[in-house]
Amino acid sequence: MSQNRTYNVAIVGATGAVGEQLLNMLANRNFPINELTLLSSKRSAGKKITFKDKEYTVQEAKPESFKQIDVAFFSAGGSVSKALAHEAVKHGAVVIDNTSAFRMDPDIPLVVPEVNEQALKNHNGIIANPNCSTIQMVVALEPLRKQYGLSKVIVSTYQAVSGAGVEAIDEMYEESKAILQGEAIHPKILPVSSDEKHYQIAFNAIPQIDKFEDNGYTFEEMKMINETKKILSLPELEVAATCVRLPVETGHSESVYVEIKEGSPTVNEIQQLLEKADGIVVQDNPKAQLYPLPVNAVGKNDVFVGRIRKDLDRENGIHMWIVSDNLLKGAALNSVQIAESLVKQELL
Ligand code: NAP
Ligand code: 3JM
Repeated sequence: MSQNRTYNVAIVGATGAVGEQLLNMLANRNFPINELTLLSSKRSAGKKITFKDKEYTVQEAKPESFKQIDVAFFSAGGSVSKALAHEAVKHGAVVIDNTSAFRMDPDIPLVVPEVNEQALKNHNGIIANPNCSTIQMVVALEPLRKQYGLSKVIVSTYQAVSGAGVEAIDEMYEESKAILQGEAIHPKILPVSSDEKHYQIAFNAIPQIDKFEDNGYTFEEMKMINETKKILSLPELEVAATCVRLPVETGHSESVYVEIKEGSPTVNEIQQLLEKADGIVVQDNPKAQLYPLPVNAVGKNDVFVGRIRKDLDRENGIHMWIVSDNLLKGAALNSVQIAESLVKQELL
């Protein structure tokens, strides 16, 4: 960190799955905090949370919660961000928003520091953190874009339940227990915790994350498609996505097919290129059965890449398997890296 200044930090959604990891990341990475304000809905107001051996009382998030706040991390859903982020900016805070509320706004930078840190320079008070599935994919795509150019990406995801919040994690365990004991189950959170139909996640795979759009894609799939083009500054990139929820607690996996524009690198050259990129660990040795697994990615900061293969029909086609902790690089870590970059660039 370039300065000795400390910052008043607020977390909106501090009691959630992402909020918990934001606190871990701020502590582990020693972000220079002066005062810490923990915010939630009315439901959790009064709850006690310990951060670095000090106990904090969670407060209900309100427009006036942001007086004297320098940086506010939002992870309480899009509607809360829409209601409160501008209020926070009015009070002088810089907002790092983990929801989809502002990501595609052309005036709001959408940032993965390893890829487009320079976009932070143009911020107007709000910075958007991309969707978890987008982040791990663009970290792996960026070295290929730089070296060879990209023309097409087709991704299928295998996403963990923790991406849908603490209630979804509980639902997976409760259903699993009930099924093993021969009892009835009553799904009420997944695939979408609204008044739509709900399906069993235990021992299942659900090809729906977030609501359907009129074009037949889900909103999660459209997030991956649109956010990838914005972050990589490649509006013409062809992207297709299929997003699937699996009964994995944490760690999103992705099967990604990429077509590069120029060159015909060997698998070995691709491995070397990815190995030297920031934030990537290559785990790729079929003979030793070495490949990324979500259980091994939990609690780690890196994006793991393996199963790198050349397409059998297209010279410019590459297949790979990308895994990362969806709550860390996919959410909390990326947000804290954005804050660190703002400090480093004296933009906070
Ligand atoms: P979660 O475990 O369900 O937690 C939701 C959090 O939001 C809780 O702290 C909850 O407080 C708070 N909250 C709910 N309604 C609120 C309100 N009206 N005012 C203030 N706080 C409110 O969900 P999560 O997994 O942490 O995700 C939270 C949000 O982060 C998601 O909705 C999503 O927008 C975003 N997210 C982003 C990524 C990413 O890819 N970057 C990944 C996951 C999530 P209570 O304890 O009071 O209910
Ligand atoms: C991940 O607004 C909401 O109800 C939250 C939905 C949600 C999102 C989102 O759209 O912000 C749940 C989980 C995300 C995300 O990161 O895109």
